[in-house]
Amino acid sequence: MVVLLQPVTFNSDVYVNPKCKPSPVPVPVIDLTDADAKTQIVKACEELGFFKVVNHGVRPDLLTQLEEEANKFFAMPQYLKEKAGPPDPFGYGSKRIGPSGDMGWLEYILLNANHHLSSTKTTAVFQQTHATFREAVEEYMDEMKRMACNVLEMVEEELSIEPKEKLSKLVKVEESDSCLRVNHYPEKEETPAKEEIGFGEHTDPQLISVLRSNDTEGLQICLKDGSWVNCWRYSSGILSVMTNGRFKSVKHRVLTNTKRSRLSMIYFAGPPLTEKIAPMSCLVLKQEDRLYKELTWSQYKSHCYKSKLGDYRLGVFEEQ
Ligand code: GA4
Repeated sequence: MVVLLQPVTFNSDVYVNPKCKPSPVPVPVIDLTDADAKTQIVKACEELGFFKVVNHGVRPDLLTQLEEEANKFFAMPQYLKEKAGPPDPFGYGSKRIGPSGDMGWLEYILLNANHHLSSTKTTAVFQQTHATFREAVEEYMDEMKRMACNVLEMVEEELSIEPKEKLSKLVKVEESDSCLRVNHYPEKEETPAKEEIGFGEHTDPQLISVLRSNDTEGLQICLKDGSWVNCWRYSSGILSVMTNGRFKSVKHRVLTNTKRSRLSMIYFAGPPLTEKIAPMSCLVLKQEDRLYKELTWSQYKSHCYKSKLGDYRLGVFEEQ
C-alpha cells in the first residue's frame, strides 16, 4: 500500500516527454477526516495498491522545511556526502541501489527510523549538516509513523481485524523496523532530455509506504494489465500476505526525463524483525483458502535484500 501526501493536479504542461501522459486511472483521493475514509482506503488497497491522502494533519511547513534541508544536503560537495556512504544499507548512496548490482539515476539517503538515528552511517549524514536537518527528520518520522498507524487502524476497523491494533501495533512498537528514504533525482542537462530509469521497477517489502515528493513528475505505477501510467505522486509487500492477497502490492518505478530535479521522501513502515508474518486468521475462512505460509519479517527481509529490484519476492511465502 502506498500513500501520497500531495494534491493531485494533472497538469500536462509539466511533462517533458510526450510519452508521459497523465494517468487515465483516477488516483483515489482520500480525506482522512471523512467518515467513509476506511471504506475508501480498503477499496483503494484492493484495486490499485495506492492512494493519495488529504487532511492528514502533517503541518505543511514541516514538509517544506525537510525538503529544503534535504536539498541543502544533496547540494553539498560529493566528497562530503560520501563521508556518509556507502550505504550499509543506511547512509548516503549514489547510483547503486541495494547489494545486488541494481543501478539508478539518483542519489539518496536511507535512515533507520527506529533505533533512533544511531547507526554510524546515519550519524555521518548528520555530521555534515545543521542540527535543523536532524530535527526535521525526527519530527517527520514521528508524523509518518502516526499517519501509517492511523491508516492501518482504519483498515483494521473496516475489515474487522482481531485482535485490535493487530496491524498498527507492528509499527507503533519500539522495535518496529521502519526506515526513511530521501531520493534525489538530478535534473538532466541534455536537450532533449534522455529517458533514464531513476529507480527501477519494484514493489516495497514493508507493510505500508508513505511517499511525499516535490512537484516533479517521474513516478509510474504498473496496472493489472501490465501498462505503466504516470502517477507522479504514488503506492507494499507483506500487507498483501497478511490480508491473504486481498490487498495489492503495487509495482512502481521512477523515470528521469525531466528538466527539474525530483525529490521524494518515503517512510517505509515495517514490523519488528522477530514478527511472524502470515495471513490473518480472521481473513481466511477455510484453511484451504490460505495462500501464504509463515515467515518472520527478518527472514523475509534477508530474502529481499539478496534479490534484485525487479524480482518477484512474495513467492517465498506462497503455499505449494
Ligand atoms: C525497496 C524499498 C526501500 O527503498 C528499500 C529498498 C532496498 C534498498 O534500497 O537497499 C532494496 C529494495 C527496497 C528491495 C529489494 C532489495 C532491497 C534494494 C534491493 C535491490 C530500502 C527496502 O526496504 O527494499
